Amino acid sequence: MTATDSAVESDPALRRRVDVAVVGAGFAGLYLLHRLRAMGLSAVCFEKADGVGGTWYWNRYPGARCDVESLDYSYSFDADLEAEWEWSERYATQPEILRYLEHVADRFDLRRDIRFETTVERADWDEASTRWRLQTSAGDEVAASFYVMATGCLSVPKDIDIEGVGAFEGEVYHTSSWPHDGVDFTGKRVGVIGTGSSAIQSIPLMAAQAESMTVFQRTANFSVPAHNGPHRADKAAELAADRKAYRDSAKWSRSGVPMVRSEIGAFMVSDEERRATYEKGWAIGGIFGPLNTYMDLLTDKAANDTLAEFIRGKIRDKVEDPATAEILCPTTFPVGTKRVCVDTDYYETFNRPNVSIVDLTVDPITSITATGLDTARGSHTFDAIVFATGFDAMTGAIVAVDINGRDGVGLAERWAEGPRTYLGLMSVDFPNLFMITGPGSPSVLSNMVVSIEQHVDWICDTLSHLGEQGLATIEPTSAAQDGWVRHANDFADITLFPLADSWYMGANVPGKSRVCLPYLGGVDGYRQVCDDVVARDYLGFRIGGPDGERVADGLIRELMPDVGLLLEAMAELGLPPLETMSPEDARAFMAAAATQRAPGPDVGEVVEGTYPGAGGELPYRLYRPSSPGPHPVVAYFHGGGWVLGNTDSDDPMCRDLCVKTDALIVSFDYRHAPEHRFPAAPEDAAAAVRWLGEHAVSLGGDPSRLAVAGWSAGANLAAVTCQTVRDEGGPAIAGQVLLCPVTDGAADYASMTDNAEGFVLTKSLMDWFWDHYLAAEQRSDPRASPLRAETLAGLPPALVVTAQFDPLRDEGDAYAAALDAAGVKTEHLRARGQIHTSPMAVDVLPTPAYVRDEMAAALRRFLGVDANDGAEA
Ligand code: NA7
Repeated sequence: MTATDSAVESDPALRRRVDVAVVGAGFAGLYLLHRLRAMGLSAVCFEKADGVGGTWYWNRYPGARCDVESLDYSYSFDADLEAEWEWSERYATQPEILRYLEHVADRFDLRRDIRFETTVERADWDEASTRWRLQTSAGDEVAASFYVMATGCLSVPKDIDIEGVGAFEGEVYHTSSWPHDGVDFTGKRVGVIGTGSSAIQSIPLMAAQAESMTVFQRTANFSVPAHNGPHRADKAAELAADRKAYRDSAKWSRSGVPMVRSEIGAFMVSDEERRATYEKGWAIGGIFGPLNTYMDLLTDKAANDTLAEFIRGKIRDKVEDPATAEILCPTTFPVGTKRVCVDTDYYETFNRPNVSIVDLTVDPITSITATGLDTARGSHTFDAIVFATGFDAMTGAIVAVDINGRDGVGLAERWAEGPRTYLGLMSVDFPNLFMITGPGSPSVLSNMVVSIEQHVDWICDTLSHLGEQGLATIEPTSAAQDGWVRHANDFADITLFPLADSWYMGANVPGKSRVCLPYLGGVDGYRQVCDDVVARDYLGFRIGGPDGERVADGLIRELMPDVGLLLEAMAELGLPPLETMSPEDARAFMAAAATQRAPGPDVGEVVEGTYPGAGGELPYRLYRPSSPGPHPVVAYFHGGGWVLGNTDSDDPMCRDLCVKTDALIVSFDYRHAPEHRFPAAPEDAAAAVRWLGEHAVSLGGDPSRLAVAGWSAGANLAAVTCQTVRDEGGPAIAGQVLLCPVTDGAADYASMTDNAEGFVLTKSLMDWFWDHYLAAEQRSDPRASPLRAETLAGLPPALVVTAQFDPLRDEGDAYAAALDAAGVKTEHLRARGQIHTSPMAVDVLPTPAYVRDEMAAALRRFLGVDANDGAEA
């Protein structure tokens, strides 16, 4: 017995001791109990209801079904269980799902560890004993080494925020706590408040019984037909053919349901083809049918609008009265950013003579009355009112328990500004407290059963690890948690989800913080994160035991999500490294890749021309804004390591800068290595800028307002050119914008090692560039490494952009610091989570778009574009 054990046992309040206390006996709690028992751990589960089932115990309203197909919405942990259970239809009803969970509880003899009709009212972390002390509604006090909230995401109904609630003297029902014996609405006048999933499932059945039904709708919802019936033959066959492979593919899918994901955007096909695809999706039905048609439906509003309009068309087709159809057409949020409902005859129900709808946006409820309810435009009398008003989702059930962690800090108070978790599993200062499908995990945006099994497995494996190592406590670090919250928000921000006032965003509960509660990185991406955390020795956790604490601090995902996804997609293509090719082949490869990219915005005019380089005529490409000139001018130098690239290679970037700066962008080509080694390129660049100074007027530009810009090796040339013209008498340069510049090839920087591989520009590619460009001893020449210049004083004002995951990051940072130290007005943008190439991905990646905005803003400042606008005005 350990000292801690004896402390516990001498404290009468902690007489009952278990390894793990669990709250909730739904899908999560049942599987957890099963696993804990198999591990030989003692466990007790507290359940408010008098039976198992969780959400499927409570939500007994007519028509209640799961919106994920039953073949998928099933446990996978036990092959025999899978083999012996047959779902009777494609989307199982609540009674059938409840029977399934009761069967699971019996089959694995789980009830003996469940205390029914008991809630945990308070939980306090006891630092001395490293245990949670729980107080239950039954008066029990229990000490548990680990405490798991298996409380479900939609288990606490939200308070009904309607005046006079409680005044109604007729029958009142809530979909989330429906009478077990059912309700007969025959001959009754029924009012239904809410048009979420619960209402949409129950309205057709209630309306078929009721004498009359009035539906009060605040926000119209998108609903897709279930086409319920027998299982889909293809799905059933796939599952039967290889159960394990099917389940594995669910585990590594985006939503926890095996499916082939679309890899094309909605606008990559014709309007006719898109419509035909939506029709096919509609015929499949369910959440995924229409939504899994194009990859950009949840990230591109215009793409989303095409599907939204398609569904509105279906609603108009189904609903006979055009005015009613318009009320039922959702218009205020992108489709899919609120849970898409899955219905049977919902819209058709509004063709019944006994059903009407009130649009609360024009005729709001003013109060519930003794006889019904009043709206701004009239009074409604009912025998029964059904509230289908939703839940305090994801956090409600967790903060409902008075949970106090280290030093008595309250979880509800800690989460007042929105939940903060690491991986949706744990929270800082709440050691040994786990949440299953907590906020910050895929949870409600996935097949819950798959996500539940993954969380339970992860928690149990972690408990085994702690047990084997004799360790007692686990808790995330603040840095890891902050990083995860930031990463989850980064994901949300590249999607359309924040545009909806949904319960995903906490927006349905007045006063609740607006935070995207589920993690949008997908079941597959998230599972990989959790696996990586373990593989990296529980990265982001502090783990305590008798020999003290071991902290593996760090962030598990720092790349911007869109950049990460792009890298994954590129890795799948298995492209050969450029440095394994000859320069000619590498150039051809780059040219071929350029034909596949988004073209960038239209500009007023594009003109091709030549200029006298230091060794002969060279091409340039001029981008003219559509506004009247003369315009300020920017000499732009493309990237490509002095070996690759031409006026084509940075074309989308130049277009974007032209549109955003309202300046002439002149993209100058220069001679490339190895045919023309150093110093050919900087000599050409200097010649280009001088030529531009002399010829700006004939190009339609203003030579008194001239700036330089470039990317990578082009930024190197821009920086070098600023030094050259400073030393050689002009022309005057108003500013320099250096995107991920090469500034010093003669030193070892940490970023060259830290970011050596995996982020497109690699250390070996950079070495290949350098070696083609010049001899090793020339690397410290300031015309190759501008950081090595004798002085940086007197250079034009600068914006230096460096990317976190760029091998060149540190030399760029060093150049920004050195410019600043030399008295040059310098702005330095450190692009978090970006790579060397990502800001160049115009119209492809959303997160680096701000980098180009900042570059353009800097150029506008340098060139006085806005001041000039003001003067004209
Ligand atoms: P939801 O989807 O949150 O729906 C609740 C509905 O109730 C929704 O239409 C709300 O309108 C409406 N509501 C809520 N409060 C009011 C008030 N005060 N006045 C009028 N209307 C109100 O909950 P469900 O139970 O239907 O479904 C939850 C999930 O369960 C579902 O997504 C599936 O995953 C299963 P609002 O949209 O807020 O304007």
